[in-house]
Amino acid sequence: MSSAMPALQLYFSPGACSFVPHLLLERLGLPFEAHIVKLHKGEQFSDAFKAMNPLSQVPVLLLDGHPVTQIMAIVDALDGLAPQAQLFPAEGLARARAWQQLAWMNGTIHPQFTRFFRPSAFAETEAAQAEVKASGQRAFMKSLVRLDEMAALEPEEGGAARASFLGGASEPGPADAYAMVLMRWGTLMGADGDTLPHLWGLARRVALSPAGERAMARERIELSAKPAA
Ligand SMILES: N[C@@H](CCC(=O)N[C@@H](CS)C(=O)NCC(=O)O)C(=O)O
Repeated sequence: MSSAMPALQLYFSPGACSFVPHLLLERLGLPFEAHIVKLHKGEQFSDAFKAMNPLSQVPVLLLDGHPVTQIMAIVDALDGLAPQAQLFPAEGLARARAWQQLAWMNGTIHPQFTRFFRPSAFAETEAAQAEVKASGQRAFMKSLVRLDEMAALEPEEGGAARASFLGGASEPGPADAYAMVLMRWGTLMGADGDTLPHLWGLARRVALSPAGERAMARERIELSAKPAA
């Protein structure tokens, strides 16, 4: 590690999208302080948290005390801190496509789940919220089916477009960690290994990877085919 390496702190919430940078920090072996943010207790709305992220969302990565938010930006920062780990292909079409994959997960699939998870952020009345929730669920499940199809491809068929999906014996990359988060959220809607076998297999490999195990242990989460009671 270079002497210029900034002190790193990650603000995360168990099972949230912040698992993506959490796993990557573990994979890269970068020393960092982890801070839990209890979203269900509204800790993201505290003045102290909003000073780091006025949007009241995890993840937040502090680089020498300077907050970086948004998963895409945080992953880029981590890639810059440890280029030798090759979280992304170094250049060209392969790199663009790896970012394309992550952008789709972060910018399209994730907000579909947000409509299911927090419909009150999108509509006023109960009836309108129920509609937002149902349409978010439909869109999210459709995206998971697409992700399952992509996870079924051999690396050489689409690896460059996928920011890993675990070709060979490699450690999970950003898209793999995101896939695991999305699959886990899918279990809340009743998705499992029968409905999404390839995505489920990918999520299992992520969960069983050394970095995945460490991050999941810290978050105290599991990947279960059945939603928690
Ligand atoms: N586009 C943001 C999305 C972040 C986001 O949606 N975070 C969720 C957890 S997965 C959150 O903190 N939600 C706060 C809340 O629901 O109050 C990113 O890439 O960081």
